[in-house]
Order: sequence, then C-alpha cells, then structure tokens
Amino acid sequence: MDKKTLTLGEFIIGNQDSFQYTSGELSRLLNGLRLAAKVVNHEVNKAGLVDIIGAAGDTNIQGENQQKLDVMANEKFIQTLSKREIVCGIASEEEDDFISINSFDKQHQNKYIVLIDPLDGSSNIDVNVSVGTIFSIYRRITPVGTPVTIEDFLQPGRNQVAAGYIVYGTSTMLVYTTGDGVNGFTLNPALGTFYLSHPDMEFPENGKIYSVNEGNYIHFPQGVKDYIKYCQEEEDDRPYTSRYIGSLVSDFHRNMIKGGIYLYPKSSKASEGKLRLLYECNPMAFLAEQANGKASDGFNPIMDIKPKELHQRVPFFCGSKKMVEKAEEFMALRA
Ligand code: P6P
Repeated sequence: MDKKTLTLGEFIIGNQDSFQYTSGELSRLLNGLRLAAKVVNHEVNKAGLVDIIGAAGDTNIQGENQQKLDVMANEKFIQTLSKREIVCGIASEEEDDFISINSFDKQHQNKYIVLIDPLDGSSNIDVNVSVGTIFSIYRRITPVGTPVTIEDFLQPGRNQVAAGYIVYGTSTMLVYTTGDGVNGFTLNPALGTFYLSHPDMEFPENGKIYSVNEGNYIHFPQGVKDYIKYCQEEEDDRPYTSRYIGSLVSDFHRNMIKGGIYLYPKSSKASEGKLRLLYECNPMAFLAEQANGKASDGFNPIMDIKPKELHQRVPFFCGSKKMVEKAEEFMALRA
C-alpha cells in the first residue's frame, strides 16, 4: 500500500506489534487522543465565530488566565480518556492535582497514565495564531489494580512509552512517537481522517533558525546572551533567522522540518524558566531525540531529570543537535 495514503488508524494497528508492550491498550489510547484532537480542532477552528474566546474567568495553578478553549480542551481530553477505560490516571496543566481513573468494572486494571497540556499557546487564540496539544504517556509503576499515586507521574522522561502533539495550524497535524521514530499525520477535515503526510520526521543536524523571546534578553544568563549574539554575528552561515511564534508546538514543528533551535531559558524573572517538565518539555524531548535532535536544560538531557513535583518548570533548549550543542558550549563557559 502507498505509504502516503495510510490513515492514522491503520498506522497504529500496523505498528502495534512492533511496540514492546503490545496489548492493544496503547492503540486504544492513541485512538482516544485522535478522537479528542478532532473535537478540539473543530472548536478551535470555529473559535472566532462563537462567544467562546476570552478568559474563562478562572486562573489555573500557574496563575495564568484560563481561556475558555483551554477549559474546553482540558474537558474533552479528560472525558475521552476517562470514559473509554484506557488509562488509570491523568495529569493536566489545567488541573491542580492528578486524576485517578477508577474503571468501574476493572478496578484500576489499566496500565497507562497520560500527562497533557490540553491547549498550549492559548494566549494566541484571540489573535488567530496556531496553538497545540501536547501529550506524554507512561506505564504506571505502582501495582495494577490500586489507585495511581504521584509516584506514577513523577517518572523521568526516559520512561515515556509514547509522546506527541497536535498542532492546530493552517492544517491540523498529529505528530507522535512510540520510540520507533516520529511520524506526522495531517487531518482531512472533509473526511475527519488523519493521513500519514510526514513519515519518519527528523531534525536537520544543523539549522539557521533560532526561537527565543528576545524581549527577555536582559534577564537571561550570560551564556544565553552570548549564544544569541553568536546567532546574530556576520560569520560563516550566520546571522541566523529569528522566528518566535509564542507557541511551543508551532516553533518546534517548524524547526523540526527546517532545522532550528527553540530556547526558553531561566531568567531573573523566571528562576527555572517557564515551560513545565512533565507535560511540555519531556514529551517534546522524546520527540526531539527520536527525530535525531536534542533537548536539554542547557547542561543535561531533559529526559534524565528526576521530577520533584507535578508542575515543575525547567529551562528548555531543544532542536537541531549541533545547534543545541553550540548553545550548551556557551552555557558551559558562562552559565
Ligand atoms: P513567552 C505558551 O504559553 C508557552 O508555554 C509556549 O507555547 C510558548 O513558546 C511560550 O509559553 C511563550 O512564552 O513568555 O515568550 O510569551
């Protein structure tokens, strides 16, 4: 069969046997995410048409205004994953604590937990800029049949069994890995079907795009300032191009296709940076490494970090391997 016409459903089934934990449960989990993605996509695409834009009035644990679409996306993913008896626990950027899923007839028999940023970049919604959903999947480590504990969620990123994102952009794409490379699927909205459009996605080893909020320049560590100046120098293949959308998923996606680096460093304003380890940095780091890229906190691989708490933040350097390594050189010289 021509690979290009493969649907996401066919791809999941076709690759199920290559997945070491073959049980069909992960396939059902991925299909659940696929369904939720289509529902959220529909709401995001019509956001400008109905009175769903604007803050929901509440603020989340991050102290950020919750946009109504944030709330809707969070509810859709939690509903879909909960009622299909697929997972035993869920953590979300929009939920203060993790949610234990009690399968009525199976008493916590499901093996997987999901951590999710239901709508990353949501501050861009009102200005019609791409936003995304990020997900991270682990096997539970506490005994099956018992309620999940925080221990199940505080696993290092190396333990992930799958991760991915949905980018709601000029087209809607679902990009994911189960540890055997990265594949991208584009939604045909007329059919409601995702098709394999970007098989075996990889970061170019080097690139000429850097993505960072330069408005924070004066607050950055000296090593980051030095790296940004390096990107701007007239030498070799530089100056590089600066591209920063304010939406991690979109910047990551572009950099993976074209080559580039995304940085959200710590600063005097944000001592550990802004991005969350568990449901933003770890899943993107899994994808990056599976796509021959790199992801670190400026010094060590993101996925080697032992998490301490659910909404922990870390500095994030991610993208083309040689660009991340160059940035790490500057951080090693003058952190
Ligand atoms: P700043 C969105 O809120 C997000 O988490 C990422 O998607 C994005 O790259 C970053 O924060 C933007 O943050 O501080 O540059 O506006």
